[in-house]
Amino acid sequence: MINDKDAGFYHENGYIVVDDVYSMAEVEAMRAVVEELVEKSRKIADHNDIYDLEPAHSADKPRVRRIKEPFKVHPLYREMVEHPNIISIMNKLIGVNQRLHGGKINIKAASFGSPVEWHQDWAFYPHTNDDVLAIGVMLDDMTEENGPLLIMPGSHKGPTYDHHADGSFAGAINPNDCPLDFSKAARVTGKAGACSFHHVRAVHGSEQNRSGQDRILLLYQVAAADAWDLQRFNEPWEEYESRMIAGVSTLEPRLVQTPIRLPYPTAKHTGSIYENQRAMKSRFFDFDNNPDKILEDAD
Ligand SMILES: O=C(O)CCC(=O)C(=O)O
Repeated sequence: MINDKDAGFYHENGYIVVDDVYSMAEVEAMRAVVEELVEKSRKIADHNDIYDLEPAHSADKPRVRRIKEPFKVHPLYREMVEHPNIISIMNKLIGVNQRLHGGKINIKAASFGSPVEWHQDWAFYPHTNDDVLAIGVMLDDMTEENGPLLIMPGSHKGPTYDHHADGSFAGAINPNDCPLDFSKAARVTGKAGACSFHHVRAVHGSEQNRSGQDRILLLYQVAAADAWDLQRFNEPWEEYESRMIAGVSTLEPRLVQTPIRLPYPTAKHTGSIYENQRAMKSRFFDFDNNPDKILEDAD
């Protein structure tokens, strides 16, 4: 689905967008499962292993911010990461041996979906080499208005920034203590069915969704099989192997020198990036956490 020039763009800029990776029928099937899961969230009042909730979630108005590890929650999401189009793109970007690291669905609902502060995924899960990336499957059109993913081009070749606040990991970069000019960010947009691929060291974030359109983004994190997770060396072997999605596994990690900062001491607020980032005193993106007020203002 991509050629050498596209792969060159990815290696130069740290991201790429590919249209029509999934058919509309596949997108609709994936979206239908999200709807079922949101419906089931009426029964829960607090974050758990599957759900991360928006601050104003209730049984009457279910507001889910994230579904965690969706490939463990529904078999369709595991099937879809092994889609031949995905594997063929990944072959060009990180090689033919691929292991799923993790995933999530960030729902970012119309009118209030939460922002995500600037960060590098590498600060959360460094590996022995950085042939690791995140795939963003657009389950809705991702537009200029509905809180698209913002990526700093070329930042994957730079340092790993401090993601700590008050001495603990906080999952975000202090925008007042970072030399990057965030006005230069690329706005990643595309039609439902398109996918973005961003390098694990690329600095990225996104605004609150104040538009009238949902922005559901299914994210898969995938590593070259010889990139070993520095924090998961003691994971049960069967579990580690069960996440191979293409090619063959190896017992010989490839070691490449990269700038690493470990995410310790662990975050004060745990469970998701949204929770981790609550510890940040300086935030870049405005955040109104009263959805009813935003919805009223929009009326
Ligand atoms: O959903 C988004 O816009 C940002 C996703 C992201 O970077 C994350 O969840 O780590």
